[in-house]
This record gives sequence, structure tokens and C-alpha cells, in this order.
Amino acid sequence: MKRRTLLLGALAAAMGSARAEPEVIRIVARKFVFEPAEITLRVGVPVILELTAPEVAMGFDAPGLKLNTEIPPGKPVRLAFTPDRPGEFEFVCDVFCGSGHEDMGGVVKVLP
Ligand SMILES: [Cu+2]
Repeated sequence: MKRRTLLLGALAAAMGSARAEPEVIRIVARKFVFEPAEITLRVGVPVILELTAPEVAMGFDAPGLKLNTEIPPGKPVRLAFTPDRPGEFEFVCDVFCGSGHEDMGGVVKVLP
């Protein structure tokens, strides 16, 4: 009887975590950096990337992850996304935003 209760408890906990909302990862794009510039995710774990650009319009382009969006100034953009393979995927700003634009980028590390 006790064991059965434990099993049911574990099952309920597992179902609860499966239903949990994806983690929201906030990334700020400002002249001329992404903060943070390095993000670590896991294969199969859904997340929401929330991108904001407080100053001017920016871009977020991660071709290896098939993610691309413009980030209008002051308007957060949310990208729901589940990594499907491990690796290191670079992203850059692809909207010209000034004299440091060319160096503006980061990396998404996806762990197996
Ligand atoms: Cu830029």
C-alpha cells in the first residue's frame, strides 16, 4: 500500500514537470552586445527566448537553429523553440545598428 502511494506520487510529479511552462530565457540586444552572449540549452527541453532591444531595432539570426527575427526597439519578441540536436550554434545581429554591429553576436550551446 505504501509502495503504491509512492509510485503514484512519482507519477504525479513526472506529469507535473511535463506540463510545466517552458523556461523563459531573456536576452537583451544593445549596442553592441547580446546579454548574455552565451546560452546553454538541452536537447529536447523546450524554452522561450525573449529578446528585447531597448535602444534601436536589432536582429537575432541563428541559422544553425533556424531562428531569425527582428527585434523592434522596446517590444519584446518571444521565440518558442526546442533544440533537436547538440552543438554550438552562433547567432548574430542581422539588422544594421551602428558602428559595432559587425562584432555583435553570441553562441547557443546545446548539450545532449
Ligand atoms: Cu546590429
